[in-house]
Amino acid sequence: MSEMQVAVLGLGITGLSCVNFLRQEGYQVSVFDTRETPPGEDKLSADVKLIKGPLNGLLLANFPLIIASPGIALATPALQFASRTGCEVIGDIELFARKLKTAPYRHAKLVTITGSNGKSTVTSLLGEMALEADVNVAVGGNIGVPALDLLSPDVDLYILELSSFQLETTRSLDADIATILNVSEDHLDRYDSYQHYVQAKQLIYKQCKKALFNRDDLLTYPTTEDLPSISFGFDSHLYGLINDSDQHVFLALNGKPLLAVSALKLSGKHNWMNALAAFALGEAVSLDKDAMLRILQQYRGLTHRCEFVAEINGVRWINDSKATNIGATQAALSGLSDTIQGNIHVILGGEGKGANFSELTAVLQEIKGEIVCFGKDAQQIALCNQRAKRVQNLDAAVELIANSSQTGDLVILTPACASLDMYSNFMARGEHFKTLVRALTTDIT
Ligand code: UMA
Ligand code: ADP
Repeated sequence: MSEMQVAVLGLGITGLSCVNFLRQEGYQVSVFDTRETPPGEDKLSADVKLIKGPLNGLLLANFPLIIASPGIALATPALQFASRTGCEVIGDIELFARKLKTAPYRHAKLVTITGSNGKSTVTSLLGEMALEADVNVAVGGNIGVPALDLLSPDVDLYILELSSFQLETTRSLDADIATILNVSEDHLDRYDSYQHYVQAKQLIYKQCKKALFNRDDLLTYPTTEDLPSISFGFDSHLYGLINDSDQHVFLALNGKPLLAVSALKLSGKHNWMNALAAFALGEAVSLDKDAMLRILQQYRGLTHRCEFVAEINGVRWINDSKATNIGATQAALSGLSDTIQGNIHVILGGEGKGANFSELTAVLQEIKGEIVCFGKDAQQIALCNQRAKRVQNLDAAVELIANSSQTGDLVILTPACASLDMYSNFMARGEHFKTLVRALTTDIT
């Protein structure tokens, strides 16, 4: 087989972006997908070979280069076999990294962002800051637009959100600054241990000139030796927080105030950290400080992340459907607790991805309102709190809480689980929740 033959595994949006890129580069591409009807099939050019069904190691071993989509585990036996026979296995981000080192792309700066939670918020916030600062910016990666689709000679700054899956198949990035925002258990259905997940996250620091880490989270500290680093955290050092004499909290740099947290549109203390992280990353790539501060005061956050839905009879309803792991739910519940007068009611549940829910026990103990669980792992979650109630679905959860909440209360859907047991994705779950909540307004009038 010729050197120019490449196998692309997976025909989702990543696979399609790889096919388009590789064909432009002159490679002959064959695509493999385990599904009967892969999502990108109708967009695939007729002259590209598509092999559907279980991956065959012997067939794959014919290809000197294999590009694996992030949804395909490297531990897949056929892929392991091909790798052992000498095939090079990389991902779309590695293709991007190699291309970025060549003309006419190499002038551009690069910021890479990973973490268990807050990646999309920090990535999009930094993207808005760059736009406000009149920089030709391209934002993508795990947040949604495949990295290869961003490549353009006009781009001066790339901001990439990277998942642990993407980092596992990447080694040549040379980011101007890289960050791990925080680390908590996630994707334990894909990793054989938490340690392996943490190791995958650390790969981001092996491919950058400078690290930004979270002072309050040891697992984000760079283990790469001699890497210059800066940090953010809840104390007053470097990028941090300070109080004035009236106990107002400010985002600060080296103990000097940047902005009162009350000026942020984002809610929850975890978003103070996201704001500091975005500001620190922006300074590292020389974005205009005033432009960044303007955006911090305007940015309302992405949908499905602690998103305000409605206030009905004095009860505030919040959609945090993107809380697909325990860390995100803990952050939402502890971050919002100081902001309300009444009780918090919480809706949890879905596909737990192998997580250990006992870690929710402490934060659920503080909840004085209803704790309602639904979905595949409802029973397991309900074991964390004796007041927890199990219901069939989200409709029943909303109805139960609508009947028991009072003025001043807050209701939040923050599932700590993926949605795939009942929905196509977390967006569909969040939209369903919003529809149910808005229907409550109609019921009242
Ligand atoms: N799949 C198969 N057979 C195949 C190939 C894929 O069953 O042969 C399944 C995978 O197991 C997965 C789904 O198809 O369930 C999608 O996998 P994919 O690799 O084709 O995914 P893409 O559509 O290319 O989207 C990927 C990221 N998806 C994953 O990592 C699973 C998207 O992140 C990302 O936005 C996109 O590339 C662009 O970079 C999504 C995600 O859920 C939002 N990411 C995880 C997360 O944030 O927790 C890591
Ligand atoms: P990611 O892209 O890493 O999944 P998002 O910005 O989409 O992160 O937010 C996902 C979930 O994590 C949301 O429920 C959000 O409320 C929560 N979250 C956001 N930032 C943080 C943070 N810094 N620490 C913990 N949880 C967070």
